[in-house]
Amino acid sequence: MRRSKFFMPTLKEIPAEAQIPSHRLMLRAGMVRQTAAGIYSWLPMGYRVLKKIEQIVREEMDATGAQEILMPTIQPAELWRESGRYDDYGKEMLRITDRHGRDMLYGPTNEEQITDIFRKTVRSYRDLPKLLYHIQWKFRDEVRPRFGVMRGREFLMKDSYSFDLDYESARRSYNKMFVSYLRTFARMGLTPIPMAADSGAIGGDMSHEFIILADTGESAVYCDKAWFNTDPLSLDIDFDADLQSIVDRWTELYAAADEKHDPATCPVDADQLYTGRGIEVGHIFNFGTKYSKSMGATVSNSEGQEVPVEMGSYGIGVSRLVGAIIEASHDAVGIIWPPSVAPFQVGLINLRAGDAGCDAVCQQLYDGLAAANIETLYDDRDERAGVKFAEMDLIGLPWQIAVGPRGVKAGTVEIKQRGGEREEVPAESALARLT
Ligand code: 5CA
Repeated sequence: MRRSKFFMPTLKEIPAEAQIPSHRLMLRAGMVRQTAAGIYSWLPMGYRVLKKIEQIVREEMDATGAQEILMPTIQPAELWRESGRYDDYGKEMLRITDRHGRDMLYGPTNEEQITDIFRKTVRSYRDLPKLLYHIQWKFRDEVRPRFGVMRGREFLMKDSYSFDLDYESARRSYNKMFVSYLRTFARMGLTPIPMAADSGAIGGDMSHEFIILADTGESAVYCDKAWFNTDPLSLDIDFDADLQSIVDRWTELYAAADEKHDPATCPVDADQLYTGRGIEVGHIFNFGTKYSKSMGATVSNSEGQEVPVEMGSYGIGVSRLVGAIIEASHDAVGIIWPPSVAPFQVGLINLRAGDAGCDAVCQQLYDGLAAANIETLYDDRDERAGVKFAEMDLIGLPWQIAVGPRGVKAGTVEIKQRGGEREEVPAESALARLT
């Protein structure tokens, strides 16, 4: 993509309304624009990252055997009256009336809707277990939307739902999601910490919050420093096997939120205890038969009796992750994208656009990068070098290649990893350095 054609409305000023780095950087880098309080439009730079995150989530869900569906954003109120949550949900639910006077709502989550699909389609224990997911926009009329996409009113969530015949099978489904979450967040360059959680409005008896550490997180977290040495990607995982031993390993280390942490009983020594803040990027729940009982979602078991199905739901804040990753990975001058979610891998900087030599070397590199399938943003504009370098640091692409007249004469270009040192290399070996 040529920068001269790319729609990336950057801001020089630091937006006054933005209180935390990710919000400031997302606005400055032209990733999003606010449409209304807590409601954002995603511009190309932001949307590219959102799609990368979504794709990692999708691949890791598919790896567990979960199947992707797509349910609507607008739901009929009747379903929520059946579960009893229509009144419970209160003002956070955006309620709508259609032209026939029917009560509708913009879904804040989808337990009722999926339970309705299930009860109309699945009859027998032979069809279990089932794991379904979708990636869809949600709306929660938060009292205080803030921190940009981190606490929005409209936000993108991956929510999956499991259906099992009994508790033992439900535990296995829960563990699949647990382990897939470890992998999902690790692939985004994050260190996920699962913490036992209360299940709140969702209800249920088995629940974990997945948090990542960041100074601007909404909740205080106390955890064993050994968490920093965990690497879920080193695990060899068979999703058909019982994953309990991995779940046990990842829940053994101490981690607790403010409400649950008591210095008097904390098992971790003071010098081994990390005290910081965390951002919740995912939340998983097993809630047994809460919805299946109230909504009549039953299957016949092997004895021919109708039994309510055991369920769980599992959420990931896909749009929140864009902000959360920036909170976890930035410096004083801008974003530092982990390569797996970077909007482009390389920023190619032409330090003297219009100079025949620079243009030719840039074009050759640009073509070579395209041929190697390396997404590149080519800054071909007639701008000062300082402006171009500053913008590249702001948008945080993993690699920068700078081509200037002096180097062109000497047959070299400058290459730099975001956050690292510049290095001069022969122009023809630049590509090899990246691949
Ligand atoms: N039904 C369950 C699981 S599918 C559920 O809704 N869980 S949740 O409320 O915990 O939300 C799942 C994830 O969505 C959260 O972990 C968080 O990462 C994200 N999320 C929740 N509220 C917001 C919000 N206002 N803005 C951005 N992301 C949010």
